[in-house]
Amino acid sequence: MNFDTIISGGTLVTDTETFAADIGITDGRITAIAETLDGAAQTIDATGKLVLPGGIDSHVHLAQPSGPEVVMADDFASGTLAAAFGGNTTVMPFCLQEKGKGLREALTAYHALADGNCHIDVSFHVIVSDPSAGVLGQDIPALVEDGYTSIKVFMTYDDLVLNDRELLGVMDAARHSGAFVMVHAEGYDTIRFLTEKLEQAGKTAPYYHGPSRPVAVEREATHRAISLAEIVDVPIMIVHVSNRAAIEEIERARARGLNIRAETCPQYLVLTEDDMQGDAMEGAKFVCSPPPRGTDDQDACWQGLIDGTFDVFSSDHCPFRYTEDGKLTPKGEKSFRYVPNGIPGVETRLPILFSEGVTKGRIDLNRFVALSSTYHAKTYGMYPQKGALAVGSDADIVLWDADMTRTIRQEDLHHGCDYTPFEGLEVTGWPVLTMLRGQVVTQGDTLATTTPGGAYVARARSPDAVQ
Ligand code: DUC
Ligand code: ZN
Ligand code: ZN
Repeated sequence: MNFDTIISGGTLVTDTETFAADIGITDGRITAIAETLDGAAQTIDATGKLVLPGGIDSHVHLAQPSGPEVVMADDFASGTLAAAFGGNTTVMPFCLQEKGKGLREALTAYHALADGNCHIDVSFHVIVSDPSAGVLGQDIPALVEDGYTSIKVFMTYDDLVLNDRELLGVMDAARHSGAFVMVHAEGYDTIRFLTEKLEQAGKTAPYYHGPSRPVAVEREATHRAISLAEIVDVPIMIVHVSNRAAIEEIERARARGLNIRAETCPQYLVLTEDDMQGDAMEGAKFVCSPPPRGTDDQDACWQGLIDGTFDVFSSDHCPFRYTEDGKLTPKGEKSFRYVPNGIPGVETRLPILFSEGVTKGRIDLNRFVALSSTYHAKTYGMYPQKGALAVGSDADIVLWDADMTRTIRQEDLHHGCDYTPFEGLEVTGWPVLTMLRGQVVTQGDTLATTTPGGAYVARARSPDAVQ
């Protein structure tokens, strides 16, 4: 036998090319790509299917502590299972530093939750909530050496917000160690001010989550984050960008020669502020930050995906059930400010981008692969191990049926959440087989493995980071 497995007869799509070929796989890696291959223990017929690098979702939250009495709906097992059914082979969850503790402790705790429980590969970003001298001077440089090469910082939330001095400190530590900084750009003080005003006016329903953090809140913070990065001279990633004004800030910065990367998410393409209207607490199902905007902002996000303003398209999967330990937390009935922020989406990210993007003619297949897989691997230091169909790469492969039409329904999904904000959305294009390092994980609606086979991926520095 020449190979363990051959995938035959499909159309291969990478971020730059589309061509008919067979793929040969040995010991979990791609060992041949040729017009025709034979001699394998197993052949998977991909006739009529697209053969893609497995999706990489570089922005998900799993088992993340989310405040008293609130439980995240997905642990590593359910979240990675859903991700696999959604055509992903790697996810990048966030590991949250507890204030007063070091980054190592946080990573040890997250590894204990993740290791052995993941259906696909994972790699962590670290959220720095307490940038002490030890974190900046010792933890960050040491962790980068150990393959934890990205950090997220927040400009809002009581428990997470860093002031400008602290943001500068983290960016400076990143500059000196080669870590790559991701920024949640919404302004804390303006949100608090607006929240108090809304509450005083009795506007406490989930719908007012949107008006408490309008576009100007995100635009201002985006501009400030970029300015701080410019002062330190360090590249950054602005995550979950939702609107035209923030995009314009990023474009202006790039025009000045700054290396500012950007991410957007499905909720900014197919949801709007009107979805938060709902009766009573129904709107809570759509509460995420930044909030969904209007149709002009959707258009701007599409333009950014088309023209390259956005490097990556992630789900920002952050699931809370529509129950008392989630979206319906009793305090949330009193004010939107207590409704946990975040929505599920790891399983639906790729079908939404494919259907709304490729099927509707906004982006081509290669851009789809770039935005959903390859650029995530490149940006976060995993390429070409991940995100590629190339000899030597991990055999992380998805077979995609470009013609399959499905309606997104909660009852068909595999996440731990009890609803999907994308309920009823019809999509054309669906993953029909997900393979992780040569092993079929999901086939159609069936889990093909008996034990979770995901592993932790240590990463190189991002090519964007200062080396
Ligand atoms: N930021 C995220 O990245 N995810 C969910 C909530 C948030 O504010
Ligand atoms: Zn965020
Ligand atoms: Zn997030």
